[in-house]
Amino acid sequence: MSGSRIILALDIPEREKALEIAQAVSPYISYIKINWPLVLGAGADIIRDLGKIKPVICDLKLADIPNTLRLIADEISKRSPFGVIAHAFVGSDCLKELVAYSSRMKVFAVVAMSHPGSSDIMDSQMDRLIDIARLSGVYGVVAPANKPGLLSRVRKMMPQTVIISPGSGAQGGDPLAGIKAGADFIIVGRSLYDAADPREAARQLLTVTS
Ligand code: OMP
Repeated sequence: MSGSRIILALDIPEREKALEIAQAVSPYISYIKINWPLVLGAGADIIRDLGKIKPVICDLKLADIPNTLRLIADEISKRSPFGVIAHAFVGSDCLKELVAYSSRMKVFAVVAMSHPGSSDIMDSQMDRLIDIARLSGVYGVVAPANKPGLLSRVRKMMPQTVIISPGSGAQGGDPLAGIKAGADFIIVGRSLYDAADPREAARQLLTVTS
């Protein structure tokens, strides 16, 4: 259904189950985000297979030197995903290289995270990470829906940038509060794919977040 603000985080390692859930919830979501569990469990070609259902964002949380990022981007691009997620903390030379080299993929940079340990370093450095993301010309950023104070600051500092936000549902955040704080899309994993009826859970989440 167009207009959905939901990104399904498909963090399950089994290929067939992943495809089945993606298909079931597809009317209610806009993107599928995949992470290492599924890439390692099913192989990188799952990116292409899921892409036939919904555009795929590869959440590999890339954090490396420019040359390695180029090599990784090459391998991912072959499977035609919509986007890729990288860490902003590696610095603008790395992110700029990834953005320049990934012309067919949108780059999202992580500027704050949803888990408590993000406050050890990342949360206090968020403004600098936002500067790095901005300077690098990324398409979007990742910021936590369960920390609405941080999220609204990201929105204020980046009024035009797409913000995708994990941390609601299983991590305790409220999806609607995340949207009100500035998220364009909320990233939701366990409360959809672990639900007794993922399709119905996605339908209800769409109703709440529309
Ligand atoms: P659930 O907690 O099951 O809804 O899944 C959240 C998804 O978002 C997982 O794929 C996480 O890896 C991812 N994520 C976070 O939970 N917190 C972050 O700060 C960043 C991400 C991410 O980059 O997507």
